[in-house]
Amino acid sequence: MQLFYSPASPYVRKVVVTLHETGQTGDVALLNVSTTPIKSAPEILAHNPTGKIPALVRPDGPALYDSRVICRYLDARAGGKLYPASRIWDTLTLEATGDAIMDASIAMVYERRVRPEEKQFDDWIEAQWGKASRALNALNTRWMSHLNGPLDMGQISVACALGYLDLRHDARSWRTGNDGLAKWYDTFCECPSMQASKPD
Ligand SMILES: N[C@@H](CCC(=O)N[C@@H](CS)C(=O)NCC(=O)O)C(=O)O
Repeated sequence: MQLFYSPASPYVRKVVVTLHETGQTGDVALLNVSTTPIKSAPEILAHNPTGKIPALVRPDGPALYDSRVICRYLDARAGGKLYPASRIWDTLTLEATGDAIMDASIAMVYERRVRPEEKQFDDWIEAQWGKASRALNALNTRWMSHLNGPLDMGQISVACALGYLDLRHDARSWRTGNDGLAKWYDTFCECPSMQASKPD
């Protein structure tokens, strides 16, 4: 299989961590591509009409996107331990919370990088940070017992989102006021799958 990939993408990182956690790194070749909301990489468009990464090309069916679909597919292929039936709705909601932090954080980056300077909208950027910030608070106050439990896709998504905040939004100091979450993340980051997928 082939994965359209970029090392800085937190959505791609979810997939790479999943490959490590399920022992499938040898089954997927990584194809490094550069794609933006206003300039989709043509090689991705052949497989994913949205032009976004990650996209997984399989020999036995159409390409898969987005990260939630790919991670669930890879987990099912390996026996299904990262989406446990006994807590599936919590796991999916936690995954969605991590993804929502990524969505807001990446939108902020695109607003500065992709939109012409005279069209950039500071209030909109702050509103995106409001979404990320409320999600961080929810994680720190309501989700710590799940985060500290057995590994599932919820934790992987949250960890990849926090890694992206460190990479692109360090100045926002997300750890301030989120001590429990910060402590959990520092420990989680030490696992081999997170170390192996660290962006440069
Ligand atoms: N919901 C998607 C989001 C993927 C996404 O936005 N990826 C970014 C890279 S981090 C991208 O491809 N951006 C290009 C674009 O928006 O066209 C997922 O979970 O895979």
